[in-house]
Amino acid sequence: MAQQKPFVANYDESKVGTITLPDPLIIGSKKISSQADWEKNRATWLTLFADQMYGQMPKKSVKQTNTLISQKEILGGKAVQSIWKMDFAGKVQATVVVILPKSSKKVPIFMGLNFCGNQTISTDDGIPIFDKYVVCNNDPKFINNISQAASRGEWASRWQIEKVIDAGFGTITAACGDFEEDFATGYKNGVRTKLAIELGLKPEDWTANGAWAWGLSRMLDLAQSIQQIDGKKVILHGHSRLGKAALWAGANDRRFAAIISNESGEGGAALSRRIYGETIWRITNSFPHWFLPRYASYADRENELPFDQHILLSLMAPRPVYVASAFGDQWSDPKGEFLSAKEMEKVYALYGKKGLGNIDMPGLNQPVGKLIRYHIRDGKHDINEYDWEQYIKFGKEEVK
Ligand code: GTR
Repeated sequence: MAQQKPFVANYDESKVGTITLPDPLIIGSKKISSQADWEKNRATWLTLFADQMYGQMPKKSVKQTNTLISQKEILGGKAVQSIWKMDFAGKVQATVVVILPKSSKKVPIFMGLNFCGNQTISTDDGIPIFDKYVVCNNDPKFINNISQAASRGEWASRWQIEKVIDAGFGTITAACGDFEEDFATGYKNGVRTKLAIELGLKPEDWTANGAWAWGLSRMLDLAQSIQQIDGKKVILHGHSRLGKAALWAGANDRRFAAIISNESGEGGAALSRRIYGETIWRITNSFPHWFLPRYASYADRENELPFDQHILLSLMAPRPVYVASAFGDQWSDPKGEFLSAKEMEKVYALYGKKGLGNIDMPGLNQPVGKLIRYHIRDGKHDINEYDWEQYIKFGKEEVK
């Protein structure tokens, strides 16, 4: 039950104090000293995150049928847009938009969920308008949390489709609400309830983050079945709450070639032990469905968490990871995101790979790192053209 107490976010660095982070290389009483050791034991961390925070992921699979609904050329013939329907056991359907550059070769792609329906990524009228609950509520585009025709292209700037296509990548997306609508009881209409028998989990065994991460993996199944996509080069990205889900998906499903966290903040890339901006108390009270109730119990005793988010990031090893913040998004604790990314290098070193190194937080719009990258840009909480320019560069350089 939501507690009632006023919440005032801390934005004073001097009040954060010194935090001591768990060592990713100490698992139980074991000290990890080799790649083989890490590979053998990383599941212990994953299990801790599942038990304490994000909930279980299904071990069983469900019958998935992918049907191509429509296909057309877009962007003056530079790309082909396909609408796919994924059906799960005849009980849940999700609509997926796949946009690929015209190419005789297999292409790498960016994959991410969207908040408010596929129609928000572009003004193209071939994209069906999402008809379930969306968090957007900006009349007349979204009336009572339902997308209207006027919402076409509303978030196009967050997808930068033409730029992505011109760089030789494809893009694939679905609305998170096709897997679970984003409100406290949204699970009743989503995969956690409708596929409970098939997936062998009760709704309370997992969370909205789990449902979205599961959806991303099913989209990856679809992507890997499409001949023109290079299924080994699927770059997962997510903004904000969907960045949290992307990280959870990337940790669980190692088929994702690289992972981008765009301002995922608390419960995503940011360190929970840092009391700065959003906290465990705030997030679990505002969004009880995103995490297990057990995670809420760590509010005000963050130091007792057996992990912190740098370990979630470390579970991506040895794959490329990009963590991005925005200066205008202090709520997400940019410094906490940076420090978390910096702490990944111990695990990457086991693979002979470099991390961010011994650096301070960079200035605005100055990406640092290579395989592990970080930037903080100016501007507000968003994913914009600048972010995409960096992600495209990162994809070209690191996903080979
Ligand atoms: C906020 C939430 C953040 C972040 C954000 C978003 O309200 O506190 O953790 O997820 O929403 O998704 O835009």
